[in-house]
Amino acid sequence: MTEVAAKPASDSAPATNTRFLPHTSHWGFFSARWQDGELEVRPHSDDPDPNRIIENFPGALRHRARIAQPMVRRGWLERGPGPDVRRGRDEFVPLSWNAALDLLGAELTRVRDRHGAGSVFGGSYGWSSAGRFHHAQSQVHRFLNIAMGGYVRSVNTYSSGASSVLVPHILGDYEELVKRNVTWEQIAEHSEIVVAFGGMALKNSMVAGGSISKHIERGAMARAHARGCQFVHVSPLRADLPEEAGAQWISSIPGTDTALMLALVHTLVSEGLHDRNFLDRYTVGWSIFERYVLGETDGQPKNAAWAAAITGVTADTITALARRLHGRRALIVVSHSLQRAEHGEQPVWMGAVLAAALGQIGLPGGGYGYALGAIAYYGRRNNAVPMPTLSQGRNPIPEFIPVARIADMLLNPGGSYRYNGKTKTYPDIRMVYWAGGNPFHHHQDINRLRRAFAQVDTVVVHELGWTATARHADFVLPATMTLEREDIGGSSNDPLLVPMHPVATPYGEARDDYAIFADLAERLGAREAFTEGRTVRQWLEHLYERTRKALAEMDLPAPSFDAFWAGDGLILPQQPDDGGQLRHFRDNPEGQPLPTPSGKIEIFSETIASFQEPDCPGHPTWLTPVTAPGPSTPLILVANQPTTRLHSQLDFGGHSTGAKHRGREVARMHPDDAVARGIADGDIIRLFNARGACLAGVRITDNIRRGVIQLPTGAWYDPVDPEEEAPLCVHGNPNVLTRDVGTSALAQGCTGQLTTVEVERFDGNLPPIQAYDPPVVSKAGESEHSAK
Ligand code: PGD
Repeated sequence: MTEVAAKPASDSAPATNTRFLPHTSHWGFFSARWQDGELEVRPHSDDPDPNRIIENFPGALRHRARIAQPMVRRGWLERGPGPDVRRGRDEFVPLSWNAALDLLGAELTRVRDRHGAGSVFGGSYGWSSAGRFHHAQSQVHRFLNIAMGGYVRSVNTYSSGASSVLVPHILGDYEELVKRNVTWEQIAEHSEIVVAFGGMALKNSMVAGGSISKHIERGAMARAHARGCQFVHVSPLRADLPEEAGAQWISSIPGTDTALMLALVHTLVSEGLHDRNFLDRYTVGWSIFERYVLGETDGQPKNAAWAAAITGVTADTITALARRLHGRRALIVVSHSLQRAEHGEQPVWMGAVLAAALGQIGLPGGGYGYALGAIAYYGRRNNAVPMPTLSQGRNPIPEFIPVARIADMLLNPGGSYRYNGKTKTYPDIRMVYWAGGNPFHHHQDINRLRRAFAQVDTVVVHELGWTATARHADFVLPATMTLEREDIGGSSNDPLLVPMHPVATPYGEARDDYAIFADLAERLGAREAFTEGRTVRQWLEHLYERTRKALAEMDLPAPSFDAFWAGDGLILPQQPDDGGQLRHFRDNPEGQPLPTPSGKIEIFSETIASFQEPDCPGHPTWLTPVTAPGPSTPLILVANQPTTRLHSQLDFGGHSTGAKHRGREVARMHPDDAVARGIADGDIIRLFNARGACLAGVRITDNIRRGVIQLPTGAWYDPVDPEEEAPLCVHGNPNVLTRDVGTSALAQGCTGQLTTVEVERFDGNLPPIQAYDPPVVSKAGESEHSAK
């Protein structure tokens, strides 16, 4: 990769270090320096396949989308806390830090004293930035625990909301399954056939929460392919597996993988190719499931002809694949994306059953690699020493929501819902506090989310840029970008621990989340408890000590903090590639049972069956999709992860904006669908359904299945007329179109990946993109609270 240089957008950009200093990000380790007033970023010299997302940094650092000073929404200043539909439509008033923090401190005190800490939603979901100390979610949780007496939290993630609830019932520990299982090393060496349902897209596996020093996935697939391993790629999008895998592409209808896997098992059973010994010894519930597959319980055999009509894959292709899987070291991969949809639990469960029917679970390079390729730290070895980690304190508030139920919670205080076998009640939330996330990017049905955010008394957001979430807040507190502060970077599946040096001074009056919380804690009488009397540098030394001590105890080189800080990164020891719980279980099923109710792989789960949820029965089942194409919305929209940025982060950076078309996000559609609508490559199109509409540029390609359109997430929501109930997003945020429902009553996970839409060419006057322009700001002096 070439080095990137970009002129800072403002004269105030500092030209400090002229020597490359180490830093890291979710998209990889890099070094940065200033040269002739320009910031240069350079990836790790040992990284075989760097992620170009780091190229967003230079242009983003001093971009006008950054927030320069604390702001309070005019309506909140004038009328005080309370529900307000003007959130997201209002002007802002700049305040001094002291004035803003005094106001916010008083509001936090009011909410705590009048309504209790259980009225504060501090779930604050989001990826924020790499760095073990400045991790915004850890900071906000620590602050709310220590200074407010707790908060209503969120559980699970938008990434894996369905699988993380399902897996403990059927396979055991979720973290073990995804982080200590089949590795890329094993694939390169042992796998003979890999079937990737939903693919293993490099754009996803090139990102890791925390840091990553080497991107190895492309090379591992190329090595496996060169050795003779066959890759089979089941997805509506060809780009979901890299060319290096040399894969057979089976283009299937989105959301139908469970039916395809059922038919594979049906073929195996009908032809006597399933591994009865494995099923008898290591699983429970096969006989119940087998009756379902053969159609003995519902009269419908789940054979290849049945699946062909559902999946759009020919029956011959299905039976041929089942036969190829038999007798080979076979690995079944199911991507996170398949479970980010209605009934998302089913393909995850069915993938495990298919791997079990093949008798491959627990073998090197074989079995079930759930979510392999979804993120860079899956399929790797774990570190053998603990990472520096900031304590979040104790949260005494028991209430929580599954993370993607936020709008439901705000719209239905006291309402009930089902989750993991229990009936739960939504709390009554008065204050929402967010740092390091962008719900107006990540949540489904943004127009509904706007109504939900209008319900509460006060919304507080720490942000580095004017995201739609910041625009929907009452208090907007400008946070530093990672490049502007020092930290320690690393993740528990990457051996490189990185001293992260600051390479720029803070933008405007931006402050570290830690500094903001320390000053707020002071106003709540908890400064000492929050800071423990430490400066940032002292915290870094303190957190590093845990890792250093563990290294010393293993008789390994354990440099002092000063030596670590002066270096380019410390290589940590890693655990052996031992296959984790599934290998141990295979080797010794009685001595090392799985942590499931039966100690075995649960093909039928008594526990889940006892919940009696129609949308998640006791074994994997084909459930007719609720959201299916129809006359008014005939196309299936795949709203997947973007390639040129992480989620919505630094959408205003050069690498991200460079990939847009006439300033809009780019959708992809099949030539036949385009011709039928009079759409040509490079047109601007309008995507719409009953929930909303957005504009996008369009590329026409046969690398996508007919009847499917793809638009990635992450373009900042940009409503042309914010006063409207469901305004047109002129920039291309697909979450104005997605449906805000849970995967099922079991997990209530995010279903943002798939929805249905119609599309037309947009011939009107093209509205300008305003997503990156700061909102209207009242002039100083117009408010009694204005900055002095
Ligand atoms: P990001 O854009 O990463 O998205 O949702 P998430 O909210 O994590 O948001 C992080 C925000 O933190 C950014 O706005 C960034 O500027 C800010 N930030 C970065 N560093 C700091 C810092 O140090 N301090 C503060 N205060 N702020 C900081 C991601 C979520 O989206 C996820 S994980 C998934 S998997 C989902 N995927 C889909 C999907 O597949 N399809 C749809 N339709 N929707 C999805 N949404 C989900």
